[in-house]
Amino acid sequence: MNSFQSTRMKIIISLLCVICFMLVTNLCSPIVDEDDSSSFGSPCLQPPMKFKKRYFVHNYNHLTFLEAWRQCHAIGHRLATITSEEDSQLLQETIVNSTNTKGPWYIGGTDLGNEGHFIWISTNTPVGHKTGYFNFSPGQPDNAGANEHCLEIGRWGGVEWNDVHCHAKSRYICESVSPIWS
Ligand SMILES: [Ca+2]
Repeated sequence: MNSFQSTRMKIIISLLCVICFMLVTNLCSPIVDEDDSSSFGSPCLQPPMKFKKRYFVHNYNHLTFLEAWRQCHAIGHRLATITSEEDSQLLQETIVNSTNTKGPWYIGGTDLGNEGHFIWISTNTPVGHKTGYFNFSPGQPDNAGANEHCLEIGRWGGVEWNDVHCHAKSRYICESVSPIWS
């Protein structure tokens, strides 16, 4: 191969690299986490259209809010989020089928550090974000004693929410969220 052929070959290879790069960057867009999932690895994967949520009722450990948050993570789950009526129905069904149907149980909402502005600690999103879904019991949240900053469900039956102080030892509910690829 003479120098002319060598130069031409380098130019062709360079052009092919540029074309490949353009194809890849056009076909693959970065996946930005929404509310329900973490990264899905390769940026070439198309983001899932749906997610399947499962709740896990923990009736045998009584933990503080942050202990419950840690414990959910320790088993690969996260403290429960509730962002729709469908979630509430699923939660009710899960509780009915659990070993104990009387609450209360911690879920993952808190307004620690910003009174009155609840977030889901598991996804770092405001409660009601996008969906506008809230399910507080009547008269709640009342921040009783100016010291109630964590959310629970089931204090008076059902799955409505109440704010409670975060150091109470309580049962808790974890969740898992799996992508449904379509
Ligand atoms: Ca309360």
